[in-house]
Amino acid sequence: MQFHHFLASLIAGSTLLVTTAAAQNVNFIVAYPNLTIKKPVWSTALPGSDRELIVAQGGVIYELPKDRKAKSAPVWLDLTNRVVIDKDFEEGLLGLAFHPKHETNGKFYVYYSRQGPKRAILSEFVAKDGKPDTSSERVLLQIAQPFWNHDSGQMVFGPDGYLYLSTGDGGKGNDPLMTSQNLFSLLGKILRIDVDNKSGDLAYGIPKDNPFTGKPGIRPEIWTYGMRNPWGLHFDKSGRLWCADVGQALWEEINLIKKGGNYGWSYREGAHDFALSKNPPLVTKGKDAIKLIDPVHEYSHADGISITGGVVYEGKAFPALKGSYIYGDWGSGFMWALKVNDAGRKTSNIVLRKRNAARKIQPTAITIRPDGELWILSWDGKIYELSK
Ligand SMILES: [Ca+2]
Ligand SMILES: [Ca+2]
Repeated sequence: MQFHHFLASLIAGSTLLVTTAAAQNVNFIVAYPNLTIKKPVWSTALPGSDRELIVAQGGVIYELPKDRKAKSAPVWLDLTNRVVIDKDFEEGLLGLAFHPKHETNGKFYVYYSRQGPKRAILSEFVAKDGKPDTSSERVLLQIAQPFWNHDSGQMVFGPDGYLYLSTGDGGKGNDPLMTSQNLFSLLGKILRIDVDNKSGDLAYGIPKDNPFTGKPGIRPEIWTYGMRNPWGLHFDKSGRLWCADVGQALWEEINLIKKGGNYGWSYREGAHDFALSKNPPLVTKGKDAIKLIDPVHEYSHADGISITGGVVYEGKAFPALKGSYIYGDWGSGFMWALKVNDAGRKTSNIVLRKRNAARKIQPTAITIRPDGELWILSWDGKIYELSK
């Protein structure tokens, strides 16, 4: 047993070395030297076309030019008359996802902030021949927002055809309303809904196999809970759901999501008890302790302040990175490649880019291009890519 353990760590160690050596040749370069898009937060391909869209937090979705020398990007959808930002930092247009059958039904989904009362809105729109119809809005869900931060709003369709939407704990600091562990609140969760059906009075359906469907006193939309401010939700090609969760003052974390799981906030920050937790320790200690799932990886605030989750790289240009989860930190500009095994345990985590020095990257999103390579969107409005 010991011997096998020793062998396993030797193998893991050598993998780490090989990968590190290979990955040191990765550089991050500006892909569009003349183009600046204010606060880009997401990019995605327009299904059924070779076109790509970039979401700007202020409320505009741009089409990414083909010309790498372009000085501006055409507007694809302008939602600035709907998106209302109180404090210009974490609110805004935060999510965009295309219906899995977009090519036939034209549907897509956005998540954005409004005020009076402060809330987050999940809406459906329809595009015809790749052109969005601004009058087609159907509001699916409105979530009251107690504070101006931690709105999350990451959206992806799963291989099951359902929409997964992450919400933050609502904001301020220390989870003051204790929303994340409250199963009657939609804050601090990953939700899973069926946009093609309607359950009761809801504008969407509740999948029958959601973990809390039919349980009194629990919102049936909930897929997981105990999230703080997820930033980066991604299904890899094996169907695993990754969720990076931004920490408060000490730890940033990456989770592999399991149905019905409790990811800890605000009992835990990363894989540590949260010192300012207002919750009684008896909930998390002793024989009736509730089961909290720790992240597969965390890093401390020595290396950053706000994680930007990414994607599992399956491109061709960087074979050493294949199968690695590429992510970064918004504050420090560090970029890493994380590998986990089939059991979901970390096998390596290598630095792709060190802390910001001369050129400052503040990653807001790491996205997959139609050719399988990556974009790294930066808060300063620049779009980066990997280079050898
Ligand atoms: Ca909020
Ligand atoms: Ca956690």
